[in-house]
Amino acid sequence: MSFKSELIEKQNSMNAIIMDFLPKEGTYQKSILESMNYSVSVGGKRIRPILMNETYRMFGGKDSIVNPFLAAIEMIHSYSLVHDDLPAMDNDDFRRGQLTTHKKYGEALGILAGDALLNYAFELMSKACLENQESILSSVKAMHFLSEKAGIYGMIGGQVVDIESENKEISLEQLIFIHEHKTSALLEAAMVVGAILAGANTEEIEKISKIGKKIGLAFQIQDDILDVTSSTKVLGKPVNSDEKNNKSTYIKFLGMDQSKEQVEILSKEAINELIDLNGDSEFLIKIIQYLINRKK
Ligand code: GRG
Repeated sequence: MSFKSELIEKQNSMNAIIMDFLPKEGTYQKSILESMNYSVSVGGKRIRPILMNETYRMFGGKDSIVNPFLAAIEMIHSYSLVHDDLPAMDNDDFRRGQLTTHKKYGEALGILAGDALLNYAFELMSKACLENQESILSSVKAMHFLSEKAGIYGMIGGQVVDIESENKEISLEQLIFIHEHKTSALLEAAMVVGAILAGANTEEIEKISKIGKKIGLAFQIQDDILDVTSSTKVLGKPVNSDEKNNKSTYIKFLGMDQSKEQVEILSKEAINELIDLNGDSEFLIKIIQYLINRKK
């Protein structure tokens, strides 16, 4: 099977799991369910759940205890995008070629849909902990790791520094802090949660964490590269739009060639370290290659 078909198959299977876990019961609060569903279901590469599931399988995970965590990480990712698009942050009207949640449902529901997705992710994970008494310790450890990487010591921390450094001179060190927290943290968490749930040992978890960080950083540098090289217009709005120009990027610091070189170095290191772990990392390696060669 070609990589593309394999990827689509895996994306479809992640979509089915995510849809299955989205809340469906409601009475007067139906609009929040609808806006949550909209935020999650309009497109998205599903990279984080795929990375989690592949890492889980690589360490011998076989059953479905990972499923609520797969849905939860995509809900956390979706909430971050919904909030990032709000007028108080990036003020974007479109994402993935569709109206952003606040443009479709209004600002109040945009805020609430993001809140609800974040909260629901933790409802799902804590329910999974309660329901799987045999694996309760690893499930709680996984939930703890993910909450740390989504919070002030992870994605939210990175987003705050990013916002506060707009239109300011920052150092390369600060830029790396932003990237490692805003983007890498959740990608790293995806892999580490997969490893923890599958019962990987401390040394293996440590190695996966390092690999996840590298993949995350390479992913963000590639995102910066695409912002510059992409001239695509999404519904009339250039992708490398003006508001992106007041942000520091790797390209501004290192230039295009060196940035591309960094992506190559980081991903090669991540691939070699994965091979050293001696599990079935074939698809994970293909995913890394896809991420660094992606065009959007
Ligand atoms: C609001 C707490 C909070 C955080 C926002 C994710 C984020 C942090 C901001 C979005 C802006 C951005 C470009 C972040 C870098 C990470 C990134 C490239 C996100 C997009 O991830 P993909 O490519 O998105 O996996 P899809 O659409 O495929 O799901």
